[in-house]
Amino acid sequence: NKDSFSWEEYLKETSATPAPPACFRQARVPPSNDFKTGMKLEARDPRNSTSVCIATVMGLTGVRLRLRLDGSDNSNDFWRLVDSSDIQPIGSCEKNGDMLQPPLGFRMNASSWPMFLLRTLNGAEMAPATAFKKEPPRPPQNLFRPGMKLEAVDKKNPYLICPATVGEVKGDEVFVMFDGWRGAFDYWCLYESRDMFPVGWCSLTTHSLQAPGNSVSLQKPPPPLPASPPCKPSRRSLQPPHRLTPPMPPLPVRKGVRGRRPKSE
Ligand code: MLY
Repeated sequence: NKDSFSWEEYLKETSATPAPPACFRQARVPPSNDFKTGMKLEARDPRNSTSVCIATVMGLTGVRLRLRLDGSDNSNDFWRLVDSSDIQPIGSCEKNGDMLQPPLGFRMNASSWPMFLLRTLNGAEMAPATAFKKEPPRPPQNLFRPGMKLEAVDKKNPYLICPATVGEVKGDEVFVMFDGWRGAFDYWCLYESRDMFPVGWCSLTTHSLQAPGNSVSLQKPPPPLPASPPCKPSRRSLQPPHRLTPPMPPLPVRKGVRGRRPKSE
């Protein structure tokens, strides 16, 4: 039961500690979500980061927006925080002397773009400037350490936020391991990634939080050896948790549809 996941119990069960809020590029007090479904805005095209496109808010989930680029198909929706620097009010692009671009994979002939743009903006409800919140500054350094717990976006299913553990830290990068998924969804990212949140973020922002997968340990790790000096992250700490259930066969890999899969699974 997804709704019954409790960090409090889980942290006890795993004898783990949450990554401190100072680790994250997130507001200490999450912003409000003042957008509404149907509103239009400008968004950086996730598949072509040099272009700014028109997007429509397809839904709200906590402090995130589900966005669809106008003129794109319905299978490339993406999610952005209301304080993401990837989104801005309509008119910002022009103010900066730039031009709005058709999305990558524009479903019409490129020559129909100017007319499409006029039509899509005509009578549209534009998200007010006040709904866009300032992006928090990046923490001055990578403060993550192996073993710290957090909530992280599953990049293969980006509508999902899941309990995760820092597996490794290397320079400015962090290895995010999804609890109970045997490595299938893990990834490296910069410490300043907007896809990582402190424990409790989902609950605070009323975003759903997935339960850990089923290969997770409910067992405590062995106690530390007596009188062991503080040590570097060992190989051991990089291993997945012990499991109560027998190992599962590998997850099916869907070739060629990654990132183009619609909503739920
Ligand atoms: N059933 C889907 C989604 C898995 C989600 C895993 N996350 C929560 C780490 C699949 O197996 O692809």
